[in-house]
Formats: sequence, structure tokens, C-alpha cells
Amino acid sequence: MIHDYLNGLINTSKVELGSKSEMGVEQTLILIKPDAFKRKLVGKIIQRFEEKGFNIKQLKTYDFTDEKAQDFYSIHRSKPFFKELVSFVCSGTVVACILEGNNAVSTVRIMIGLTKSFDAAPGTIRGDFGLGISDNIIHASDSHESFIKESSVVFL
Ligand code: FUP
Repeated sequence: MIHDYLNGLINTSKVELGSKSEMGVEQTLILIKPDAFKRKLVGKIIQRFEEKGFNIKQLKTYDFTDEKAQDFYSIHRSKPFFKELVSFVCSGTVVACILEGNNAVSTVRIMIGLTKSFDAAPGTIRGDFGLGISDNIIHASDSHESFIKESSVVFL
């Protein structure tokens, strides 16, 4: 079933950027990075979020240009790893997904684990599938504001 989602570009509903209700239902953005895409981990990763209870609002494959990647990661522009980070995310196809559910931003961040995959706890996505730093399997928005910014780069 998961593979049905991944058959090309699937837009099940219009993006409602900024939707956040008083009930704690939020949206967040994940990117399944080129390392995970190449290793065919997309289905396993999406399955974790579905099993947790999140709803998929948007899902597509996406190929970053250098310009789009620099915009997406603009908050890190001054960091020493910026060039490597941009180059890595441009190195292959990613899967971009907007998830919706209670406390989506913080809960998804817990599920992905620490930035350095070798430090990430077993049971988290990075902890279970990776050892790298820039090649750390998955990105997830770290705030509602980041979600708005990142979604506008990838989905608008
Ligand atoms: P995270 O939010 O966990 O993805 O981590 P950060 O926002 O701190 O970093 C964004 C990306 O920059 C990481 F996914 C990987 C990369 N990075 C490095 O390459 N080196 C570092 O020291 C820190 C981050």
C-alpha cells in the first residue's frame, strides 16, 4: 500500500500552510534524504509515521536544485557545513512529505532522533538506519515557523 503513495507525485489535498488548531493538531514537513532514498528505505520510514497515527497530507519525490537547497537550508548559511549539506541534499532524489497530527513538530522530531546518526538512540529513525551526519537519513522541521518556510520551498 505504501508504494501506491510513492508512484510519482501524489497530491491528496491542497497544502494548507500554517494550519494549526487549538486541539494540538499540527503539520510538519519531513524530507527522506538521498541516502535513504537510494537505500530504498522510503516505505519503512513512512510506515513508522503512519503507524504512529500521523496523516499524510502531501507526498512527492523532489529533486533539489542548488538554489532551492540553499533557500531550504538558509538558516545554516553561515555554518561551516553549509556547502556540504547543500551538496548532499542535491545529490539525489528526496521524498518530501507533510504530516499532520497531534504535536506533529515535536513528536516527529523525537521519532527521527539526534542529528548525528551515530549518537541517535536505537528506536529512532536515524538511530536505526544511519551512521552519518549530513547523510542522516531524514530531515524534519524543528518549529512551526520552519515548517512554513520549508514547505513553501518544496511544495509551492
Ligand atoms: P537536525 O535539525 O537534526 O536535522 O540538525 P540541524 O538543523 O542542526 O542541522 C541540519 C543538517 O545539517 C543536519 F541534518 C546535518 C547537517 N549538519 C552537519 O553536516 N554537521 C553538523 O555539525 C551539524 C549539522
